[in-house]
Formats: sequence, C-alpha cells, structure tokens
Amino acid sequence: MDLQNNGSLEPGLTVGRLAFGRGLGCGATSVVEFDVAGTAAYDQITVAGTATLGGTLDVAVDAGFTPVYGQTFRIMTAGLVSGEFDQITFAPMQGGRVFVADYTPTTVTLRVDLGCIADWNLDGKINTLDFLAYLNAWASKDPISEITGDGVINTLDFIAFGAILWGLDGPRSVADP
Ligand SMILES: [Ca+2]
Ligand SMILES: [Ca+2]
Repeated sequence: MDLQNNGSLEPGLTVGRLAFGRGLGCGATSVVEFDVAGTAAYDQITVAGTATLGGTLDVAVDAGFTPVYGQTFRIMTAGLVSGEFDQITFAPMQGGRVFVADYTPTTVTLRVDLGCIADWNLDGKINTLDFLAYLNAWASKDPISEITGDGVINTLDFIAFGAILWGLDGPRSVADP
C-alpha cells in the first residue's frame, strides 16, 4: 500500500535519498524536511507511484552553503505528482531570497527566487543600512549580490539594487510562486 505521511518525513539526518516503491501521500498536517547543503548535495525523494502533495515543505539550508538566486534543486521525481505543498518554510535569508517550488506532472523542483530584497539586512526597515549592506556584499563579490539573473556580478546588479531600493521600478516582491 501507499505510504501516507501525516507527521514528519526526513530523507536523511543530513543529506539523503528516499525511494518509495509505490505511492506517497502527504496530508495537510505533514511536514517534509529537506536539507540543502549544495547544488549537488540535497535531499531527494523518488516515488514510483503517485506523490500526493500537501502540508508543509520545510527547507533547512546547511550552515556552510549560501543559496544563490536562480539555483534549482530537483527534490522529487514521481510517476505522477498530484497537488502541491500548502506552504514552504525556511529560515530568513539575507537579501530576501526565498524558496519557491516549480511543479511538473513528474517532478518538484525548488528554486531560489528573490523576495523583498530591498530589506537586504532583514531588520524590517528599508533604509540606507540596506544600501550599505548590499554595497558590502556587492563589493566583495558575494554570490548573493547577483540579482539580475545573468549569473554575473557587475554594475548592472548594483544599478538594479538601487532601482529596487529607491523604488524606481516599485517594490519588488515575488514571494508567491
Ligand atoms: Ca533593512
Ligand atoms: Ca547580474
């Protein structure tokens, strides 16, 4: 019979793979914990049958890894993916980066997107300190300062952040997948 998960499901204590020979059902109260430690080191679930999704997908980022805008993680493959997780939870990330999930009929892929990046230092206010925090990240070529999606950190990113911070193109929020 299919496995029905209504509690907590963790592919591994750190990074692991879980394979289900038949189906997997995630109820409304279920929590699926995913560890992400790198672009090639993250939990993966394989379901031969139907994966019926719901509940919470909780993403835990390894302390030694910084998710960068545009990165993707194929976290689940199934014979058929039915439904979606009700919510995705994760610890706040500097620069307002967020995890969103992309669904296809047979896969679930986590993607790092930009949330409200104007509050770069996550203090709840948008002001000069955010500009200084971004400037520091950008000047040191911190990968999280790449915000234009072209994989290169250059003046365009700096201009883009300024435009977002000072509202030249309006507040940016893409928290909803
Ligand atoms: Ca701030
Ligand atoms: Ca860029």
